[in-house]
Amino acid sequence: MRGALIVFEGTDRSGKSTQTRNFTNALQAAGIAVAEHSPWSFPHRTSPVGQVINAYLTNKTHLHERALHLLFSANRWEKASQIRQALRRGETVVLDRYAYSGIAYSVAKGLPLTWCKCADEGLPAPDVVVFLHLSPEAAAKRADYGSERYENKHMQTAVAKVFEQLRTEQWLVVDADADEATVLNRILDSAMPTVAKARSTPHIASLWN
Ligand code: NYM
Ligand code: MG
Repeated sequence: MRGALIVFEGTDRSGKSTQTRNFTNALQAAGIAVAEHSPWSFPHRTSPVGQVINAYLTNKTHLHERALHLLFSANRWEKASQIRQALRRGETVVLDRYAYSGIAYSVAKGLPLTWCKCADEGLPAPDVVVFLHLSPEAAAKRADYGSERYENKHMQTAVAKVFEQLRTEQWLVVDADADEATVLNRILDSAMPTVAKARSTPHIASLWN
């Protein structure tokens, strides 16, 4: 019986870090096995690749846009086997951003969609994508907004558009402007059945199927 792969996506300051943490705690409280140190975040900033990404995001270095895209993808590949292993052990893995962010931010900067998708082809596919929807205006009012690259209205609006393009009927779209508990309950209502369903579906699918 495998665990479920649950990915949270959204623009900056949409509450992904808070909600992935609350969600992980709620799963554990319900007796569901969760991978150690969950939620796992991308970019994972402490690996060698992640350190280069972090230097870029904090304006300490410049990178070619295609090189940056491949580094974000490499940063996920570094973790791919750990994700599969945890799922096979029956642990649910909660991710704060994944390949959808990789595509959304790169396409928003003008890179071709098909080229962007290639780098992540073959990564473990999520059982559900939880999309926290927040308007750029509401995001701009949240704490610390604007401290990193991309945290401006122009970029966030462009990123939101690409997310909309990537969205399928399997995504759970949640209004992230609601209060913290309401957002969590909405996610739990839909994600609990996903965890149950993963248990009876041994196969772990791959992107982009
Ligand atoms: N980001 C994140 C990308 O541009 N591509 C990716 O593949 C991923 C995973 O990194 N503004 C961007 C989105 C964010 C920034 O992420 C840092 P976070 O979740 O804000 O720490
Ligand atoms: Mg951010």
